[in-house]
Amino acid sequence: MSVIEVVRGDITRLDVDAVVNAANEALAPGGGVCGAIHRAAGPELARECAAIGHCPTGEARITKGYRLPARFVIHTVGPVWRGGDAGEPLLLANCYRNGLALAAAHGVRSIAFPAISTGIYGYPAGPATEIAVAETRAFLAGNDLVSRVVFACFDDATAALYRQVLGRN
Ligand code: AR6
Repeated sequence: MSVIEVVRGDITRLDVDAVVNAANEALAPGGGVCGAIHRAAGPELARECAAIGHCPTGEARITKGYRLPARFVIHTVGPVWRGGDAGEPLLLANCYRNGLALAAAHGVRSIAFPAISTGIYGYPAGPATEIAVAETRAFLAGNDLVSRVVFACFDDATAALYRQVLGRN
């Protein structure tokens, strides 16, 4: 039996096996949650990312967590919102699906996701949250290795939205 939790706060502080990074295709330290994860993990993280080099949108890559409490960082690249007709929903769903599959393959039992694509990449929060919750539930229904998924919400509005979507379905 696995649990889904909503936590309001900074994902870099969470005591989980893996945190997910809302990365860019170059796996470069950027702004937003990506910048926060790189700052907290230290410069070794950017070095390992540079050695990987590239991650296509919707895919995921794993690195160590370095100075984070989390043992791993799973980097996934969300779609840039272009109005919704450019395959964004499928690409965002792939981020959750591929991130969870990579986690399970590395023995991760607890994992925290930020609200991928909903900041700098401009994906509307409501539809993005529906996808995050639906994909996570679908994955957990077919997997008993990952036992705890945390949705790390940076502000109250995001946390309220996740609670609403989780409670309704
Ligand atoms: N903990 C949890 N959530 C956070 C944190 C944090 N410390 N900081 C921000 N958020 P964004 P994107 C929330 O912009 O839209 C980067 O430069 C934020 O409020 O970080 O996927 C990358 O390198 C929002 O709800 O990611 C890419 O170039 C959510 O995290 C690009 O931005 C995602 O916002 C990716 O853009």
